Order: sequence, then structure tokens, then C-alpha cells
Amino acid sequence: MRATDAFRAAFGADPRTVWHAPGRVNLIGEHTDYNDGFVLPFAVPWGVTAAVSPRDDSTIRLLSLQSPGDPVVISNHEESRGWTRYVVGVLAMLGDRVRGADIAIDGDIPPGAGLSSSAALEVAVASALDDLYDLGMTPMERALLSQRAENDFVGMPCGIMDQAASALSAEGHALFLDCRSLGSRNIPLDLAAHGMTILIIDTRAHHEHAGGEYAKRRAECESAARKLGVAALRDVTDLAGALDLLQGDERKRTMHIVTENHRVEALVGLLRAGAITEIGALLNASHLSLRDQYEVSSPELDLAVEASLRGGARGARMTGGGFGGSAIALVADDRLESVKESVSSAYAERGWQAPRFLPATPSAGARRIS
Ligand code: GAF
Repeated sequence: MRATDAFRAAFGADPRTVWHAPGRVNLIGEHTDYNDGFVLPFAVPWGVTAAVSPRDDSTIRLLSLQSPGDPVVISNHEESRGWTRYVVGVLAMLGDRVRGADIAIDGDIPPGAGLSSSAALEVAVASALDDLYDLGMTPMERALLSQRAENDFVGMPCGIMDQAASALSAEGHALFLDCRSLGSRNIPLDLAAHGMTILIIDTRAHHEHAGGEYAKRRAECESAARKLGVAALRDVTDLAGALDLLQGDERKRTMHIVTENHRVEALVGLLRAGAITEIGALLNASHLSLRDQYEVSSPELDLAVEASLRGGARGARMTGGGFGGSAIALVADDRLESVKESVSSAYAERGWQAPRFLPATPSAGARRIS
């Protein structure tokens, strides 16, 4: 295994534990997590492997096969930079429950595709440390710790979806998560049995200011909830009445969050009824709402969705935070080539960089692999 080999070469011994944590795509329920709402992500087949041994001192020695060079040595958490912050943040959140560690990281999540490589990195490291120090955390506690590392150490005000998907997903299933109660259920997502594929369309386009826009959306939702006198937009039961009390962007954001929560529940209902082929309309409605009400789509994402529908997809939507990254399309296997061709030629016509296509197979969550 590459992470183990790299660990041995750099640190001169075998790692005490090796964990793998996957990235995710979100089937539906976008930006609902930090509004105490519902999400339905699933783990993808790609992820992050962390080979880890504890140390007797508080030093962290860290290497990544994706950032060649000597191990980074960190003796003070505040020294960490770039990708190392996601790892050091997890150690920082564990505080005096752990000491230092030697860590080798390997990952195969397509970079920049919006498939949550940072959550996978956090969860892989959190799981390995929990295991090493016998901390007795549940998978959800590992996810929450990882989210805290991202919120409080890295400074990204994300919700719980990505870390929970990485920590809790089960092969062949999507993860239905209530982001308030943190109750979750694995929902069977047997695409092959229905001759369907969920195709990831990586637009390979990234827009500046995505982080700032994310924080702005979150603040708008919190402000709208305050004006409506509810703890979170999840609590809005009378949408028409709520919209009468709001204006401008806050009105639009509320419209998206309230309707998106209903779409998640409806989609779960269809999956439970074995009606995967019927979920397309909900995916399309989610995309339009993210584009027009939440305003987090991009020209590249919109074109990926439109062109895949023209090519015969049953439904399509942007997935993840938005402003670039990936879209997903639900496609009958006999239409896959026509969907890819439709999207590729639409991008080529505009002179845009060719998108990348990846089939998304619902995969297992974080696990010890050695
Ligand atoms: C990003 C965040 F990290 C998630 O918490 C979630 O809010 C998502 O955007 C939007 O649904 O992936």
C-alpha cells in the first residue's frame, strides 16, 4: 500500500494503524445542513488513506504523496499551512487526549472536483487517532470533531454533511441525515439493478470567492431565521407566510431551503418505493432552485445540467457547495455515451476546458484497512 510504503520510507518503521475515508457526492439536500435540515449524500469510491503512529512528544510529522518532498514537521499547531491545516486541526481539536503523531497521507479523489477531499482527510485522521488512543468515539463523533476542525481551525463555516458522509456511509446506500437530531439512515441505492448510473460531471472550473459566498449564504439564512422567529430555516412550516415577511436575497434563500428539505424527503420516499428512475424531476428542481433562488450555480454547472438532459439524462443537478466543482446526472446505462457526448460538445462549442466524467458508485464510509 502506497501510504504504508511512504510511511516506512520516511519514518523508518511500520505505521500502527491505517485508515481510509472516502469523499462524497450529494444526491440531494444542498446547503440544508447548516439550516438544521436534511441531506442525502453518498460516499464515492475515491478517498484518503492515512497511515499513522503516535509519538511520545507533541511534534507532528506529516507527509503526503500528493505533495512530494520531505515530511513537514510541526511543533506548534499555528505553524500549519495549506493542506496540513486539515490534519493539524483534527489534532488541535483532540487537545490533550492525544500527543504528537507521524502521519503519511495518500489520496485519489480527483482534485478540485468538489468531492470533499478535505472532509475525507479530516475523517481519516480523526478515525486513526481515535483508534490509536482508544478514545471510543462513534463515527458521528468523529465527523463532528472533523467539522469542528474545519470550522474553528481552518475557518470554513461548513455544515456536517461532508464529514458525516465520509464517516457513516454504507456501500450500496445513500445516507439520509437529519442535521438537527443527527439521526441517520442508510437508504438502498441500487443503481445497477435499475440499469442506471449517477454520472459525475467535473466541470474543472473553479470560481474565486466561493468561500466568501458560502459564509454569506449561511449568514443570510441565519438572519432570515431570526426575522421569522425560528431556530433555523428548517422550522419554517408556512412558506407563503414566511415569504411575506422577508425581502430580497433572504426571501430567495428561504424559498430554496424550505423546498429543498421537502425534495430530500420526497426523494427518500421514491428510493424506498424502489422508484430510482423517477427521481429525475426532483434533481432538476433542486438545480433550478440552487441556480435561481440560492444563486450558487455557475455557467459551467448550468451547461453540464442542460446538456446532459439534452443527451437523455433522467435528471441532473449541481452537487456540493457550488461556484464550480461537479454536477451529477442520473443516466440510463444505454444513454451514457450520448450524455457524455452532449456535454463534451457543448463545452467544446464554447471553447471551455473539456469536463471529466466519473461514475459514482455508492461506497463504504471510513474503515480501518491495516
Ligand atoms: C459544502 C459544505 F462543506 C457542506 O457542509 C454543505 O453545506 C455543502 O457545501 C452544500 O450543501 O460541501
